[in-house]
Amino acid sequence: PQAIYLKDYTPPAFLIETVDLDVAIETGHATVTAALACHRNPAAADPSAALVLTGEELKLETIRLDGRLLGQGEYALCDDRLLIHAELPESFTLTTVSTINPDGNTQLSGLYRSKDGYFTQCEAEGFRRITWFLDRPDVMAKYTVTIHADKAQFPVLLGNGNPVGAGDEEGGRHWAKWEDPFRKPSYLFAMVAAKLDMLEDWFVTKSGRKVRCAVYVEPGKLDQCGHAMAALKKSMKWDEDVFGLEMDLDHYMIVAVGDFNMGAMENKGLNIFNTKYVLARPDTATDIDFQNIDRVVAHEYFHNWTGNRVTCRDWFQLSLKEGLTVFRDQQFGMDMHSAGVTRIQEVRTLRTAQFPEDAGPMAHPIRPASYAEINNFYSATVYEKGAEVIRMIHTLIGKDAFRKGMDLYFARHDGQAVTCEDFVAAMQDASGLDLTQFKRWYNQAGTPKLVVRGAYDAATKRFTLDVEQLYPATAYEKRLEAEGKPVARGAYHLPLVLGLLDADGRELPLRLAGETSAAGTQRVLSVTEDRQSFVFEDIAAAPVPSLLRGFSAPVVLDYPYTAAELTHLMAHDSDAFCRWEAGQRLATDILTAGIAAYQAGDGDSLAWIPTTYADAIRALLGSAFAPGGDPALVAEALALPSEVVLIEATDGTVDPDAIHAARLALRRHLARELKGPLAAAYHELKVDAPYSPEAQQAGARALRNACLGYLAEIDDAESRALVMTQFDTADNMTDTMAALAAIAQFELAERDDALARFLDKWKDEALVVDKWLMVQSTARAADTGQRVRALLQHPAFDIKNPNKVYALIRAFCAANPKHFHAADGSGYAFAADAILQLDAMNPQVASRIARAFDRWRKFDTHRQSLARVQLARIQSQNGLSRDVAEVVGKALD
Ligand code: DPP
Ligand code: ZN
Repeated sequence: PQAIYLKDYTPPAFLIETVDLDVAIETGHATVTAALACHRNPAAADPSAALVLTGEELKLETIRLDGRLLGQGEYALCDDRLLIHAELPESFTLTTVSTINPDGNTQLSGLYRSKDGYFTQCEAEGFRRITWFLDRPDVMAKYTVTIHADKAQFPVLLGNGNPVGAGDEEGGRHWAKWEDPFRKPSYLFAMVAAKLDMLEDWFVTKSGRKVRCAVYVEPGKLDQCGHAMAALKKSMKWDEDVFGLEMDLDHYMIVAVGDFNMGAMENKGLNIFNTKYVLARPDTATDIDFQNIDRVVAHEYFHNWTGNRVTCRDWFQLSLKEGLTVFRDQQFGMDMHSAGVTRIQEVRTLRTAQFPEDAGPMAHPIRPASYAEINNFYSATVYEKGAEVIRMIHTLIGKDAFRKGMDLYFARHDGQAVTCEDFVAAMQDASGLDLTQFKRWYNQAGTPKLVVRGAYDAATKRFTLDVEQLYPATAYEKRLEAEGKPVARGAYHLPLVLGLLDADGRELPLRLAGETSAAGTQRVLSVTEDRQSFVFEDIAAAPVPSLLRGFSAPVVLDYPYTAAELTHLMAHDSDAFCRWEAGQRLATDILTAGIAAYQAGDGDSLAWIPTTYADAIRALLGSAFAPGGDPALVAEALALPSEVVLIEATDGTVDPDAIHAARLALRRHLARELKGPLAAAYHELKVDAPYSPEAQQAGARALRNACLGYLAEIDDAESRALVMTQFDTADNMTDTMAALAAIAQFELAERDDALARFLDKWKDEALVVDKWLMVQSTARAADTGQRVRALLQHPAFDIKNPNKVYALIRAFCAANPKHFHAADGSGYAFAADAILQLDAMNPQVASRIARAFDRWRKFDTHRQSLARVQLARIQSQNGLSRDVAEVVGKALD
């Protein structure tokens, strides 16, 4: 597919002042009349450029210029473009009438049917599937929309902004008109015509504006909306308190829909959400689901300022709004839940999804210089690494300067469509810190490696840290180089936050060479050079450095810690992330030895597990019950690095079977060695209070279920009984799923019975059925591959529903490496079949599955040849979407 380049950006030739839409939903089609008040853009490069509108799967009925019907020869249709040949005055109104087919819209982009209604998704380029338009974010207009539909079938008609009129029409139909007072890009347009129930509440802003908050859901689900509503009101308050940002509309609506490609969408005043991020009840949703709802509701709400009031000039700038808004929802999460746990979970996400992306064929910087299909760039890099980049600015300039920078950004750019440079400039001007070098984070791909070495000199009482950055070119730079568009590379500017611990675990006062006195026990070092040294004075004895606190930069840290040093950090570091990280590092070192042992045929001897390891984990478990202990953090620490993280951490060829075997052996070893303390903790942590998803209870459940997971590994009558008892008696979905996940690992009659009972109970709750699918697609049981293939035919599965595809197919491909990378190639063939079938219906979803092949070159030559066959098979398909063609093309490059 053809790539487009950031450097080719030019301002639009025309601007649109107002958009008047009329959408009549009929049986089998919809008629869209769009009146666009246009004028020439004085900033256009070519003052005589033609007007070219874009449209996709639209049937053009008529076109008028200031009311005059245009005839043949006055316009031309060419692929997805509508060219106006007629002579154009400086300003004019262009009115098109088009017919669209929402019922046949399986891509779920534009206006589409889902069960009881019609919904829209316009980001990034869905508006052109509704009407002819200048469908680009730097064209900002004021919108009105009038919706007409059958009243009995679609009683609720919603648009952005404020309701300004409604009434009945002939034939049992009705209409409603909505007007959005704010200028916005087309990707923020939304409308809904559906049968929905509504939960209503009010929020009074700090300046006294009364905002009506409404959550709309499928009939019968009102008892699952309370948490989302509470999250919305908390978000509104938080953004006022932390950033001084107030809600600007009288209506804020969230509509939940079961068929949705992404998580949620921040359309102005009319968010549309995947049901997964709205619906929750203690018996249907887990603690993690509740937490995710908080985060996604907050994320979309925060977009109202970072995204909607100030938007992106072009799609290359996507991280301008996404990185910043993810950072904001992360900060919200840290304030609402445990800060340490939240940060650890984010780092895990980054390592699971973003590091592999940055090391694979789809590598790109947070602001790519080129892409073929923008939907492929709603990526972990743009979102998660984008948030890390914002976090680094926050760390480098400090919280207060960051707030000033945000204020300046809004003062300068409210109502505009801007670039990442504009954001960084506001931060630089507010803080006085030169961020020129820092901007390399926007242009360079890849995860830098930070090689740090420490040297202690007893004679001078100095501790020296030598820091080196490595940032070899990625697939991204190599491709641009080959295309004759090379990008410059250089050292990054990054914050290295650290402390030094003495032998008793105390934090040492820190004085850098050249300073007159020590300042605190934690410092933010500014790393800017390829090689740099930092010297600490007055250090009485060799310290243990606590590096990259809070994961202060998205890098791979290379420091030669000994096992004893890691155990010391696990026990004493004041930074929750570093304590967790030390444990992960220790486990990774042990597992690396284990993987080698399994490859050498000696894994089962367990000689690679140090005798002291179980004691360290015993101490860790005990720390949850000590004064000040945090069970949620201990639960995170008990989780061994996942197989996906271990694959990424492997230098050289990956052996997924050895990784799986070593990790499982280590889990079983810990379970046997710590059976007593695990069982005691399990009983101690039982929550007796009525269910609440708040952090303290959730933390106790998380640790208790981590203990259950270990105990289940013992796989004797006693542990099976424990798991079955929890499954049968749990009064909340968190505990039910923990038990079911343990049961699903084993090929036992109990497993099939438990799965059948679960489905029978929950078959009418789509989101719970998704859990049922996913617990099977991610199981390690030997028959998983066959079962997943059989589930494709199960009535509970529906390939047209993205959530079902993600639960069964994507989870299998992305989160079950042992089976996806099966040596017989069955996992690859399964994925390719699914991708081809999906691509004909929904390219965005197909493309997400295709990303499972990203890391195929990391495996042995036998697996590589199997993967290559499937990639080639996909690539040779006629009519392949641009989405999948880009992913597969880059994988094969
Ligand atoms: N802009 C959306 C979001 O990130 C993407 N669907 O919230
Ligand atoms: Zn977003």
